[in-house]
Amino acid sequence: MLITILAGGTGSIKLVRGLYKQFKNISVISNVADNFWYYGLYICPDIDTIIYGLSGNLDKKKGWGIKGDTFYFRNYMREVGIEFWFNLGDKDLTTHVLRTHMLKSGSSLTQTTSKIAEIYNVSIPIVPSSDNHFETNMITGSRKRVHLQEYWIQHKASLPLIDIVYRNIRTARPTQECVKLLKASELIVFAPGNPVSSIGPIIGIPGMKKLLHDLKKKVVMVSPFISNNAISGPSAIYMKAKKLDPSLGGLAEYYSKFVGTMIFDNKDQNEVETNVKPRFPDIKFEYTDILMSNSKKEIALAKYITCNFR
Ligand code: FO1
Repeated sequence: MLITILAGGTGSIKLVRGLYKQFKNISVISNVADNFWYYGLYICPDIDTIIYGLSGNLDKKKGWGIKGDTFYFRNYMREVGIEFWFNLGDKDLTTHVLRTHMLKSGSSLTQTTSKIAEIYNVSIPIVPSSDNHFETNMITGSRKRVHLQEYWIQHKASLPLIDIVYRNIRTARPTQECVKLLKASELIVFAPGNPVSSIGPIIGIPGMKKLLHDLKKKVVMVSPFISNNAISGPSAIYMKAKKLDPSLGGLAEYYSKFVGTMIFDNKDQNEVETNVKPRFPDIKFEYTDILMSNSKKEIALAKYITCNFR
């Protein structure tokens, strides 16, 4: 009776947390394409957001990092004149130092992730979608390629965005754990993460599309959009950059080959029934309140999913 959630970071953690509180036999497959090297440290923001989120350590206001963390290291780097645009907190740094040390000593990303989850007493499997490094890159106006984190945080999304690519994904492979979990799961849930930067890089790993297509009947997607607007974050901007229609219909189109059921907000029932459903006769469309604005609502959505689709 296993449920596996495909998740990114800030947009996904609320549903992952709701499912974790409600149903212990779950596993999480994390996006890895926002990982990057920063001053010699390997940073995996989505993996860390899930671990901090499930252990009650996440800074919920920011949606990333550890609550109550201090920033002495970052501040001192800046004070001595070193540019430091990625805000690594002092407690958070221990995760990156340990992970980098383990990777350099020969451990895989899967092994380092298990170790960090163990430190934070997260007992369910948190599995990187791949042990290989590949990354979401933004193609900017001058055809320059910049990492997602540089684009979003260093440049504050100010550069013109032409396209988004997953650099080196063609040679990446899904982890064995990830394939095993997907096959063994009774239900696979696409969290309402950014379709391009969170879920896209998981389903884009060679082999994943075919696998998810074969398992389609047990795959459920929770919409990251309400009333044709992204619930949070830059989903619509990134979809436009990928020449995808940033709407409920565009979302259905994007996921239609790998998803058996799509869950949209109650508010969108008319729009979906009239304009989207007729285009996708093989897909089941369901409606509930998907806005997880507090922990009760995270649990309510998790209950709705586990009660209706298992
Ligand atoms: N997001 C920001 O907007 N600004 C930051 O300075 C920042 C630092 C940071 C440090 C550790 C971490 O795990 C995540 C961090 N994030 C920060 C979030 C992260 O960049 C993105 O939200 C995810 O990569 C997208 O899922």
